Amino acid sequence: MSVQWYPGHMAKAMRRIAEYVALVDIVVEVIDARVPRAGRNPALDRLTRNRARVIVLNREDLADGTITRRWLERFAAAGFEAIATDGRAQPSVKRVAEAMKRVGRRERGRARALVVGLPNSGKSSIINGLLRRAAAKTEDRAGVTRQLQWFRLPPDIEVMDTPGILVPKIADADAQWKLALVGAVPLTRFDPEAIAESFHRWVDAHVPGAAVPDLAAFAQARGFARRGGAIDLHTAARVYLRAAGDGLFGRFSFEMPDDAPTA
Ligand SMILES: Nc1nc2c(ncn2[C@@H]2O[C@H](COP(=O)(O)OP(=O)(O)OP(=O)(O)O)[C@@H](O)[C@H]2O)c(=O)[nH]1
Ligand SMILES: [Mg+2]
Repeated sequence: MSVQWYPGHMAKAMRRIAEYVALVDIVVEVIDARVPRAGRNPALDRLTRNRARVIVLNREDLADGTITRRWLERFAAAGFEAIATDGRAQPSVKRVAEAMKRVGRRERGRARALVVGLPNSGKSSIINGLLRRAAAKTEDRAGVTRQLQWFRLPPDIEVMDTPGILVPKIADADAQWKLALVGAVPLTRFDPEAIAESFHRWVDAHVPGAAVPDLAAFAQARGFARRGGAIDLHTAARVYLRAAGDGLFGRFSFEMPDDAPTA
């Protein structure tokens, strides 16, 4: 199984981000809180290293709260302004503006911020939350934003939405299934049965006592029977992954801060 996705618009967006990074004061990196390691793009990290940065662990509602807190401590210890958010909730997103103010240089008039991250991590949702209107297009699939676009956040901040960017090659097999599960890679780019299996194997090994059915049991219970009695595992796997990604089986953080060094 191989999960890869690096369409032309990503390469282009990467080049445009490289041009804009010199023009902004702040970079807001939006990361899915369930995968604070696999959910980062090292190339974006390198590119934005010299800018004031806010790390946003988004989708905190789907991650394990205790583990998210440890990640926040980890990022703070590495010198980042780090917060956890639910990108769909106004009061939560407001804290991104507060964090930007804390890191931004105040002596300049208008502050400009670039919002970057992997596909589907919630960048456009956060921008809409900041603006308090649905200005940027959002959707529950990877690759929605295709252009870089400025939005004005009164009184004195401008934010730029950018397309989500994956790494050209996801080398690590674990990172592949995790990124597929959190929706950073489109459904058409992977085998849902293999991803469902990897997810279940992970839960089995890491969360003793979790009541997560395996794919076969799920398909059976939900009645994914084909004519003739065989089970349609492929279709069931898509529904299973959607349920897992939406937190229906519980809140999971797939990476621990102590696994390996980060940041
Ligand atoms: N559960 C949950 N869903 C969220 C959260 N933030 C955003 N979403 C949902 O995630 C989906 C993707 O959000 P977007 O804002 O379009 O993501 P994006 O990073 O702009 O995606 P691209 O433009 O494709 O890179 C949408 O369906 C949002 O409603 C969150 O904190 N929790
Ligand atoms: Mg977007």
